[in-house]
Parts: sequence; structure tokens; C-alpha cells
Amino acid sequence: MKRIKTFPFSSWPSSTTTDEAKDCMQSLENGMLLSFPSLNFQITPEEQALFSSNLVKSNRKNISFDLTTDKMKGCEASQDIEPIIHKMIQRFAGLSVEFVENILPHYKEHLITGRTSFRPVEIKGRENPSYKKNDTLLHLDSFPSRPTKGKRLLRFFANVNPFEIPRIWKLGEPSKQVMKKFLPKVKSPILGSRSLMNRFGITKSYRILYDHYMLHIHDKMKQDTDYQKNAAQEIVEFAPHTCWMAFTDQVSHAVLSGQYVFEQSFYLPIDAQESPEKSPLVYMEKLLQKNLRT
Ligand SMILES: O=C(O)CCC(=O)C(=O)O
Ligand SMILES: [Fe+2]
Repeated sequence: MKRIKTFPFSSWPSSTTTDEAKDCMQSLENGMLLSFPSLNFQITPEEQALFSSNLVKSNRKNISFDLTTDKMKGCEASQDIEPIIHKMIQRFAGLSVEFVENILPHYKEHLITGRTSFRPVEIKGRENPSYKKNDTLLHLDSFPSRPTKGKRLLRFFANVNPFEIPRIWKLGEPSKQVMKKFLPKVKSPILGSRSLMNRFGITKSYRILYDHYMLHIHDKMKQDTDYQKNAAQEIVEFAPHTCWMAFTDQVSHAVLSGQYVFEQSFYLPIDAQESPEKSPLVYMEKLLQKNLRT
């Protein structure tokens, strides 16, 4: 099956025909990655002169930004440099939200804007505190402290590498196959554990059963060295000055190399999908014959 669908959009925002908008939405819901090879997020010469992996605090992978509070975290830069980085991330966040809302008008009312990140650290050779945090291994996105409560994870990326270096990803099996393989290996949660994690702030909100299973699938995929080696996979290169997006809870992926990428996260309630039955939550409920929303 073709995994990537290319669209010619080249401006922020891009005007879309009704057919293109429908194509974007349906391709995403069918588990495809959307590629925008003509969409370039422009970096100014002043910003580019500051590009360095040293911009990130040593214990972190990225600089993160919250558009709703305008707060930036994880940036290690002097007082004259920090505002320039802040403005650049802010500009990316604003433009990418507008772009995504424009090409996905059906989702617009329901999309929840998540975090933005700037990723100036080279992926190849980067140290990871544990295999669970190692994104060079194939995985479906799921985060231990941030349950989505079944909402979809939609992520938009821009490669802004000024040295003409591509971002190299691997795409793995569709989530349905991943779930069939790994769900039987995941145990049910220990009684009361999810409430305790919520009460003590280990999770930012209550983990519903779906979050529990997704997180453990994420961990088990990364832990399984045979799977990592032998599962169907293909290498994909995202050229500099291009963008792409996918439901990363549905498209299994790994990043192999590259430096200087922006990312904008969104959450989408499954009822806002054209076909909610194509969500990992509904599919998982079918497999387990169980309500996973509790
Ligand atoms: O940084 C990237 O290119 C993607 C890493 C990844 O897997 C993620 O952010 O979920
Ligand atoms: Fe990921």
C-alpha cells in the first residue's frame, strides 16, 4: 500500500479546494502520511546564525513552546538570544496552526492545539536515558505523563535544516497490524494504579484503558529487538525546506537522523473524524471486545 500522499501546497496558509481538503482528511484517516515538498518554513539569517544543538538544556531533547500560554521551555541561551528563538517558535506555531486548520476545515472546530517543539539536536548518536525514550526505534506515539483519553495525535513537522540535510525516518506497519501483534502481550492495569498516578501527578490526567494499552504497546514495540529488525519497514527522507504530517498514533515511525526540525502537535476527538471507526481506539475496542474509555 502507498504510505505517503504528496500535496503541492506552497504558502502559509494555502488555499485548498474542497476535493483537496477531503483528500487530506481521508488520507490521514486511512493512515497515510501527508508530504508537502513545496512548503518551506522560512528562517531569517539572524535566526539561522544562532542554530546550534547547544540551544537545548543538557537534560532535554527539544525546546518546547505552548502557544496558549506563550511559554517556552528547555532553551539554554543568553538574554539577547532567547527572545529571537522564542519569536521563531511562536511564528512557526502560529503559521502551522493556521495552515493545518486551512487544509483540514472539517477538523477546524475540534482541533486542540498542543505543544510546539524546535529540535536542534542531531538524532544520530544522541543519547537516550532509556529505550522507551529512544525514537530511533519504531513506535506509535503515546506519552506516559500525557494521556490523550482517546483523542487522536496529529503532528505537523518542518525540516528547516540550513545545511541541506534531510530528516530520515522509517515507517513501519499500520497500527492495526501493530495492535494485533502487541495487544495480547499487554497486561490489564493493576487495580487503582491509574487513580494513584493521577493523584500523585505522575500523569497529568487520568489514564483511560486506551491510554494504558497504547503506552504499553509503545514500550513493547521499542523493547522487541526482533520486531525492530524484521517488521515490514521502509526508509523515508524528508528533504530540507519541506513539511509533512501524520496521525502518529496510527503511523508507526522512527527517526534515524537529521537536525533542526520544528513540530506542532494537535489533538483531535475521534467524533470529529469523518470516520471515527478508523481510529486506533475503536479498532482496539473491537479487538478486545471491551469499552476502553473508562
Ligand atoms: O523528531 C522526529 O523527527 C520524530 C521523533 C518522534 O518519533 C516523535 O516526536 O514522536
Ligand atoms: Fe514518535
